[in-house]
Amino acid sequence: MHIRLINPNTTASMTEKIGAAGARVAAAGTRISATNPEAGPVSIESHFDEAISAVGVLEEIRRGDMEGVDAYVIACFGDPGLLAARERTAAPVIGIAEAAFHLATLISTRFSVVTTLERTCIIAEHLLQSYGFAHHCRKVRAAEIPVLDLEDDGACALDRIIAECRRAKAEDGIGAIVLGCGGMADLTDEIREAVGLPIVEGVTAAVKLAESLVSLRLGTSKHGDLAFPRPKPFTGRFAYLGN
Ligand code: 2AL
Repeated sequence: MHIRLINPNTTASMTEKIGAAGARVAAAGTRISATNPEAGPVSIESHFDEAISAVGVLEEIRRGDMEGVDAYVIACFGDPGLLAARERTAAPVIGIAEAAFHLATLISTRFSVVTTLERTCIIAEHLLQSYGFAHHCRKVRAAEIPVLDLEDDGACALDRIIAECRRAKAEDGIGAIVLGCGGMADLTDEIREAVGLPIVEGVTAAVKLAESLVSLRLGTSKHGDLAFPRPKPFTGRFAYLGN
């Protein structure tokens, strides 16, 4: 099976890291490929960044379907464009936030999220509400790291994430921590060792869920609201998205 990891931001080094993290946990026989949109924000850390990146995600879904991809992972913690992506393809599409929340509830009764910047906490909080996980989550915390600092070895990102995870462990009454950024996909082992709690990371969680869905022959339902969008022309620079 072919699982396509879509990094919704346009930073190629992060896309590579996400692909490598997915490949490390994939089963023998699973092909992992990682892409990012051609255009859009280099990192996603606001509602505005998210809105623009969602168009790029949908373009990548369109491209993947032409290539025969079996399942998609949207590898940004705001799950940008998730429901729209599900409308546009019959393949399963999994967001890394929803994947991590699901797995965290299977191994703990309460978890906290440790994400990047304080201003992005609201994005995770909205997702927890809309997915129905809010009462499983004690707190959404920020390590105050801009997303691209995760690409910079000198930025002490790992130390700050570990410090925030330790505060979560001490203060939140939790059994597990969810990492709140696709750019943290390579840090899971070090954080787990340093903090001593199960650490749920969304890219790897989503790859294993995507494998499960494909092997169970479960695709996105085309009955009801996730049916393909009604055919209609799109105008201007989005004309290629219509039919
Ligand atoms: C993210 C993420 O996963 N990728 C990105 O560019 N921004 N999420 C976040 N909370 O900052």
